[in-house]
Amino acid sequence: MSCLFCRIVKREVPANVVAENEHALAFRDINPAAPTHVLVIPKVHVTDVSEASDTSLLGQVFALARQVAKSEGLEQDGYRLVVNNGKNAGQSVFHLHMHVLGGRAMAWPPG
Ligand code: DGP
Repeated sequence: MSCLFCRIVKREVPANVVAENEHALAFRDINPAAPTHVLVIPKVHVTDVSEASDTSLLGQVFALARQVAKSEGLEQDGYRLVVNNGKNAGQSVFHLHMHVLGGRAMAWPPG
C-alpha cells in the first residue's frame, strides 16, 4: 500500500487525528495554511472527485468536515472547504481530501 493517506487511515503513518466517523477520517495538515487546517478524507481509497461514484461517501466527508469546523470553533466566523482536484488545481496527494481552513479571513478568489 503506497498511498500516504491510506497509510494514515491504517495508522502506519502518524497523524494528528482530530475526528472520525464510520467512513471518513480528519487529521491536521502537516503544513498548515491557516490557524486551523484539517484534512478530511474517505477511509477507502478514492483518487479524486471524478472517481468518487459513491455519493453517500462524499456526504460522510462533508458531514465530518462540518463536525470538525464546529469542534474547532469555526462556525461563528466562518471557514473554507477546499478540494483540489487534479493537476491544475494543485492536488499533490492523490487520495481525495477536503481541506477545512479557518481562524483568519481568507481572500477570494484564490491565486
Ligand atoms: P493538496 O495540495 O490539495 O493535494 O493537499 C495535500 C495536503 O496534504 C497538503 O496541504 C499537505 C498535506 N500533507 C502531505 N503529506 C502529509 C502527511 O504526511 N501528513 C499530514 N498530516 N499532511 C500531509
